[in-house]
Amino acid sequence: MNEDVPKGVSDEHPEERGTPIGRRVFLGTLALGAVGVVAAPPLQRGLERFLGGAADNDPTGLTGLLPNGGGFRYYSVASSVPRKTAGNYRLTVNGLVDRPATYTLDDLRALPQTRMVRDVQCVTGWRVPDTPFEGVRLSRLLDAARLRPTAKAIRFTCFDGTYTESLTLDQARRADVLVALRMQDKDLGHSHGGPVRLYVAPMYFYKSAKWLSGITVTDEVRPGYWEERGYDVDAWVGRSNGRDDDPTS
Ligand SMILES: Nc1nc2c(c(=O)[nH]1)N[C@H]1C(S)=C(S)[C@@H](COP(=O)(O)O)O[C@H]1N2
Ligand SMILES: [Mo]
Repeated sequence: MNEDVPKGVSDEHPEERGTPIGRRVFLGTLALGAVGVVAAPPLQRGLERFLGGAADNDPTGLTGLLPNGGGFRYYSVASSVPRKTAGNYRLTVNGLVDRPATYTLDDLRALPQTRMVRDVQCVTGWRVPDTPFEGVRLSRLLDAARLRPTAKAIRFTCFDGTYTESLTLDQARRADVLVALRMQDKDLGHSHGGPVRLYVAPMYFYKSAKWLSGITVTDEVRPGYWEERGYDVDAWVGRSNGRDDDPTS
């Protein structure tokens, strides 16, 4: 994993300022800079007034500053994200598989659902305790796809056209990794990555790709969007920064 100063950390993830989690403090200082410190609060207030929290047409890339309700922050590295419904949502599973598949939202709803209640933890420091997520175990979709012997990792793509994520095959097969359709006992709304997002319970929330549209089985880990910009690929809560409880205990 790349331990150097990250390439393109920018004001897209501006909350990192001052968060007391080791290397992140340095990243945050780099990321924010004088413009962020001076301009962010008034901009944030202006955006909140203007967007009323919806934020999907924000062309500034500052949407990470916006509250997303219930202690969440709204994150999108894409300035605008199309809305998908049961009518036009599709999830494709392809790559090193013998049975590629395309799922509609109804297809996913018809599969057995798993509900889990854990803390959501963003690497920048905010946490939302006891958040229910519900959906289809990723392992189920992988089993159905019949992975080839060369399969080693998964690459996730999103219909925002920009964000990507990755997991090793062992991580992806864990029982606490879901293709989530519901959060807080409601269908996933657009701002939280609906209708379908990845939910990787034991890892920092950046692993939980919103607006999930593609699951590609690969022969090696291809680092995701934030991972190319310096974040750990293995983002276990507590092991990446030594501060939180061990998720396995
Ligand atoms: N497609 C996409 N997924 C994403 C992100 C993003 O910018 N785009 N940000 C990640 C980060 S850093 C966090 S903390 C969570 C935020 O989820 P929320 O907007 O539901 O609070 O989404 C993660 N998944
Ligand atoms: Mo995050």
